[in-house]
Amino acid sequence: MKLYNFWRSGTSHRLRIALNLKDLSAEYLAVHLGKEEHLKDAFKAVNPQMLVPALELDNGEVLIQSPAIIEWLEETHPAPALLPAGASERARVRALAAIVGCDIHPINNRRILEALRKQFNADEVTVNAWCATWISAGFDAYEALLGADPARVAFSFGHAPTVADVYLIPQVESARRFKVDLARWPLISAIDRACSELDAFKRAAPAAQPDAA
Ligand SMILES: N[C@@H](CCC(=O)N[C@@H](CS)C(=O)NCC(=O)O)C(=O)O
Repeated sequence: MKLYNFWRSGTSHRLRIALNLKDLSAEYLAVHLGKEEHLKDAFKAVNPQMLVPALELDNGEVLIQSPAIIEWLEETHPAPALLPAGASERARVRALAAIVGCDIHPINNRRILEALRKQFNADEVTVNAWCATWISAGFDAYEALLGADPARVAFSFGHAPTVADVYLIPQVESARRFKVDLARWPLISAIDRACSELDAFKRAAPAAQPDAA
């Protein structure tokens, strides 16, 4: 498999964590977002949406959209499971993931921030404030849900990492980048510490990637 990704991209980071947790390897193909390589024809031919990540399978098929790719990984490589067994529990884990994947990340994405800078003359203080607003709204809800789960142990759900942690940790990394003080969310911070001890998360970290600047 070939993984088109970028070291600092949160959605790429998600996919690297999921691949590592499933003990799968993929050739690392860097697409430099800062140099806008994702907007060039070569990458447009891989993903017409011009967003990373994309996963090219050994048969040449290309999968796009990190939620779809993570679901594909779960279906084709079920062990270790990244979703719990019961339908309600799966819905809870998917809801946590969706807080990040649907309601935080998309409005803090590079192209949104570029529009704020170029069309609305936002400076970096304003951009950071924008990101902090939506990260905080999502993390407040995530933290409240964690606090309401008496069965939770070290991770977002249960005893082992799930899809929720796969989404959460890259968003925590992004919060740090936008100078958001994580002290406001002690449960999220504890999960971040627990995940940072695991090899799958260490190897997926942005700073550990070959294209890290
Ligand atoms: N929903 C897509 C979003 C992918 C996405 O937004 N990727 C970002 C990097 S985290 C990207 O390629 N951004 C390029 C840009 O905004 O110009 C997914 O989850 O795969």
